Amino acid sequence: MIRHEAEKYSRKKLEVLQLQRLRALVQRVYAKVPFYRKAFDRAGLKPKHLTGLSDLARFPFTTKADLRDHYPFGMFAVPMRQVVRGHASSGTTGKPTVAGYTRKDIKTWGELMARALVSAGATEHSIVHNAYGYGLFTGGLGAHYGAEALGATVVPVSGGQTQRQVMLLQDFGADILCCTPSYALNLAEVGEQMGVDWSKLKLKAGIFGAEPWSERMRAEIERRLHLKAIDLYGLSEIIGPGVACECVEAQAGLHVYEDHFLAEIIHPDTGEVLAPGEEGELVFTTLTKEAFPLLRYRTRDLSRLNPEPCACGRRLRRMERVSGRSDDMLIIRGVNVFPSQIEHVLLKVEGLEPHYQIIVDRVENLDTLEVRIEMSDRLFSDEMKELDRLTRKIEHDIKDYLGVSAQVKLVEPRTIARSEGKAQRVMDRRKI
Ligand code: DLL
Repeated sequence: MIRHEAEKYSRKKLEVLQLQRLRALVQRVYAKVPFYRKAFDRAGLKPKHLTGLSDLARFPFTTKADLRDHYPFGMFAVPMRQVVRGHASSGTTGKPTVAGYTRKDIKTWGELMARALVSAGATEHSIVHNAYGYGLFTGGLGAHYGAEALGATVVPVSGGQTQRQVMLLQDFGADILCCTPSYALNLAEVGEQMGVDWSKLKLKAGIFGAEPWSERMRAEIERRLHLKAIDLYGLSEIIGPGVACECVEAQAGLHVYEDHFLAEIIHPDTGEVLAPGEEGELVFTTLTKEAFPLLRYRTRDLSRLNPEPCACGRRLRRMERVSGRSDDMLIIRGVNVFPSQIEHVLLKVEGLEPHYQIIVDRVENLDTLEVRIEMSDRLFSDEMKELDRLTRKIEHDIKDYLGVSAQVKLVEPRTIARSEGKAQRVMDRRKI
């Protein structure tokens, strides 16, 4: 099933619509968002210089740093009374990245997530078990509004209490599961330990995203949970989940909802626009968003665009599964974490040396985070009890600041290898 006509538009028809929306967007941001007015002026550009889609490449990028500089609401293009919702995700340092939505934006988002659910095989008869976290994170409410827009029955369980989730999946008979791919494996395992035969459940498809995963994980999730595992992509800055999604027919790349988001692939170092099929950084321009429009937003996600037609009948281009990042952001148990945030916490604690290591691993489908920090000579001579207290405090501060728990280990002075160039502080040992 295909939910919206635009998913089948010819390239020509789609581009006419994109250009019309893009011209309106450029005018709107120039008039309403001082950041864009200044950026255009600096580049010697006016909205009228955008006459064709290819002119977009002349316009400036927007980065996460730009959003940080205008924290919290400085990038909004409407007065606050029109903003009905705010979400947030991790910034590179202390402050989160904030996204705002008008009533119309919320409706658009719900429609796009309904599209994604339909492309995974959901219908208005579906029961959607939504285990994405509800809150500032866009996963929970994004999938929730999508399921409601579709007319399905949504079960808003959010994250956690895994045994109870397994019970609800059995009792309510959900056919669609929404959660991160690593949580899907966690559910599978807990269910198996409870003696559940997953093949007896009604689950048909799972719509998984918010963190990197692989074909190997897809095969394992499908085998253990007896469902089709569909890749769903999005980011808070652009709208949340529902920027692109795979179709159940082909499961070969994620159709980008190009009538709302214009996608480019650029070279992460030079910023040059790359040809379809080449790998680089994804850049999105929001064509319809009202509260928080973004022009050429650099996602830092690496992928490539595939213009080939798809077996499902959708003509929207497909982005390949995200293969990595062009910055150092980690996603740990679904939470976006920048090493700079951990450093920020450590630097506030007296008696620590600026030598640390961050070790990420995956044990029984759960991400683990370990932070090793060198003590100063003075601290090293302290009593065990005192060191224990300090360890707990740092663990608490990290959890408080980042929202993810870490195991902290204070190590002896001069035991962390010194770098001979760029410090190698992060070790990601996960095999996904
Ligand atoms: O993770 C939105 C989302 C929620 C997407 C639920 C899908 C499902 P943020 O918290 O802003 O938003 O994190 C966005 O997560 O830039 C990618 O690096 C990563 N990411 C999201 N989806 C995928 C995916 C949500 N399918 C960041 N594969 C993005 C790989 C993904 N990485």
